[in-house]
Formats: sequence, structure tokens, C-alpha cells
Amino acid sequence: MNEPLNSLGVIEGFYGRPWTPAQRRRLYGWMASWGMNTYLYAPKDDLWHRARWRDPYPLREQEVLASLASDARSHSVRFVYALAPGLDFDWGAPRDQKALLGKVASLTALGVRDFALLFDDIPCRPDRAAQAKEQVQATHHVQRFLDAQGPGGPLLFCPTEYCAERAVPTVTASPYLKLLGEQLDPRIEVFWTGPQVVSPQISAESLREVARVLRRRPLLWDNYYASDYTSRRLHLGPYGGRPLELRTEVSGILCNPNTPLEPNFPGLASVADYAAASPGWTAEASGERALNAWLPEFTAHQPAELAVTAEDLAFVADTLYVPHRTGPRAIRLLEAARRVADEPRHQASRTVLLAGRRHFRRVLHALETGPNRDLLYDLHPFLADVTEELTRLLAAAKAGRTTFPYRGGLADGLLRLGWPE
Ligand code: GDL
Repeated sequence: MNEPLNSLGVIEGFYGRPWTPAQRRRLYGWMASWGMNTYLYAPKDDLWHRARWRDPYPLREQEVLASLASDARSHSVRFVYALAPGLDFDWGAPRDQKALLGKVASLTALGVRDFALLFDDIPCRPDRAAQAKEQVQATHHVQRFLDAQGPGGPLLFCPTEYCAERAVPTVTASPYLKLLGEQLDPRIEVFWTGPQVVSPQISAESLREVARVLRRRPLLWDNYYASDYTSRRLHLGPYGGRPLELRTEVSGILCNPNTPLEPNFPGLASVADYAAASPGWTAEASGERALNAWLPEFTAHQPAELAVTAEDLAFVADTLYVPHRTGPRAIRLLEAARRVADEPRHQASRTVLLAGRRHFRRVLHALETGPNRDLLYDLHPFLADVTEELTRLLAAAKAGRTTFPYRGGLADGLLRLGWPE
């Protein structure tokens, strides 16, 4: 029987605008209340994390990182700083070997104790095993330096082949993964995102397979809630597609979630719920618990007659559910919308659309008049989008029309190419 999860937490590891220091502090508060213990600092577009990894942070940024690390600690959250040198790292150049340690030293001086090295999303060399060997050497070079320094734990490591679809030719036959398994210091944990970059399902057996190759349980980097690859979606639904037995096949679960911070509350709450679950746990019930815990953000300062209900929130969450799926209420709404588009006078379907729009409007109104402005700003584009499209459809139906102006833009047009009629 494997050990339970060593680490549970959040990766700020997406492309696009990083969170602000105040948002990160808010996150640490949530994490502490859910018993999450690890935060990985890895925003792809922090200039000094990746593109200019060799350069020290400017003074102002150094202060921010130092106070974040200490804030995290005061919430009993381990702050792990990730460096991503892979875009142009040259292991053969003594200058780069020096730069690597120089950067790590500049961060230990700020009170950072724990580190990760990330080699995801970088150019792949034809000789994959040689690339793995260099990454192992660079990692051991940093690990030796950290061991000599003192208190931190072993490094975390993100491989270039970090999911089955990136393994060449397969997980079990990959020279890259084999070399990591054989040569990487066994103390070092290795990230894995599952069968895909964003994996709708992850089986326990697929993790046992990669563990055999890596000779250690992988550390799950879960992109289930990530939203940096789309501007049309957020993910507010329950943590699913991961059987409970997965928990003993990984050394930990770290989630790289939605780019806007505030809408991460329900998903991350559901991850924590999953981590502590007993047999009989279901994703649906977990999603409901998470939304109930989130509801006060929408009801504060609302008179009872205007207050957002659990059903309003569930409706919105079903619309912005999980990758590759919408929730049951959104499926019914879409069915009604299709019917109305064909048969504008179909009253029952129009009623479904009107009711759906009411849920959206109530949530939007509560946010517009409530105290959590960040939550309003984060959700507004998504709530406004659906409300507007429903209004457009209802107006056309009322006028008996089955055609309406198309406002989706190119990205939407491209997406529709894959949409079953
Ligand atoms: C990735 C990136 C991650 C990004 C995510 C979703 C890993 C290891 N790396 O491949 O930074 O946010 O996809 O777009 O997941």
C-alpha cells in the first residue's frame, strides 16, 4: 500500500497575466482552510521565471517574492519557486551552469527554501535521451547546491515529456522517460499531467505505468481547471474523472487552475474534498458542497428577495463546467436553444431560455451590487456573454425569425467546425 498524498495544492503555472500579490494571499487563506499545503510559483509569463530566467529579479519584485514566501509560510503553505530555464539553457556552457546557481542563490537570499525546475513546453531535441541526461545533470547541479545550503526539501522536476501524449514513442518505450527513471535522484519528484495535457480522465493504471518507468510515483500536475487556452470558458464544476484510488498512485496533487483567481474557489474546494474523501464520494455531491461554500460571496449585502440561490449558482456553474463537458442544466438549455432556433414559437423551450437567463441575471446583478469586485470582474465577461446570446435568441424567436446576426468572431467560427449538429 502506497503512502497518502505528500502534497496537495495549487500551481500558478498558466500562460497569461499572473495573479497579483493580494490575490495570492487570498489563495493562501483558502488553501489553509482546506488543508492544502503546497503552492508552486510558476507563472509562465513572469518574465524572470522563464524568458529571462538568468537575470535576477528587480528590487521591487524581490520584495514581493520575499513577502509572498513568508505569507505562504504563515498559512502553513509551502512556497515552492519554479525556474524554467529550458527555452535556451545550454548545459555545455559554464556560463549557464553558473547562471542557474546564481538565480537560485538570489532567491534563497529572499527566504525561498523550496524549488522546482521546469522543462515543459520547450523545443525537443532529436536525441531525447541526451536531452534528458542534460536536464538530469542540471537538476543534480542545483540539488547539490541546495543540499549544501540547508533547510529546503528536494527539488520538484517537470519533464519535457510530461504526459502520455507527449511521450515518444510511448510511455513505456520512451528513451527520455527511461533515462529520467534510471538517473534522476530518487528523492526528486517528477510532474505528470496524465494521458493528455488537459486530461478529462486519469486512470490509476496509467499512473502505475508511468511510475514503473520513472521509478517513483508521479506528482500530478493537474490542468483539469486550467483556462489559459480559451477565452470562452472557465471551469467551476466538480473535480472528476479521477477515481479515489488514484490518490495512492501519486505523491501529490497540484492543480494549475483557471487564470482568473476568484472563480477557482469551487474547483479547488472540490479538489480538497476529493483528497479527503471516503468511499462513496461522488463528484456531483462534491460540486454541490463546493458551490454551497461559495454562495456567501454572492449573497453578502443582498436583500432576501434578490439574493442569489443555490440553484442560480448551480446553473452558472453547469454552463462553465469542466473541460470537454457542460453540466446537465446547460445541456438542457442548449437543447431548448436548438429547438427555438428551429421553431421560434416553441413555447416550452422559450420558457427554459427565459428561466436560464433569469439565473444569469440574478448572479450578475448580485455581483454588480456586491462587495467582491474582483469576482465581478472575473465572471462578468462570461455571464454577460451568455445573457446577451440568450437575449438575441429570444428576441429573434419573439419576432418569429430563425436567423439572427452572427457575433461569435473567428475563434467561435473555428470552434463550431467540430461541433456535432
Ligand atoms: C501546459 C503547460 C501549462 C499550461 C497548460 C494548459 C504543463 C506542464 N505545462 O502544457 O503551463 O497552463 O498546458 O494550457 O502543463
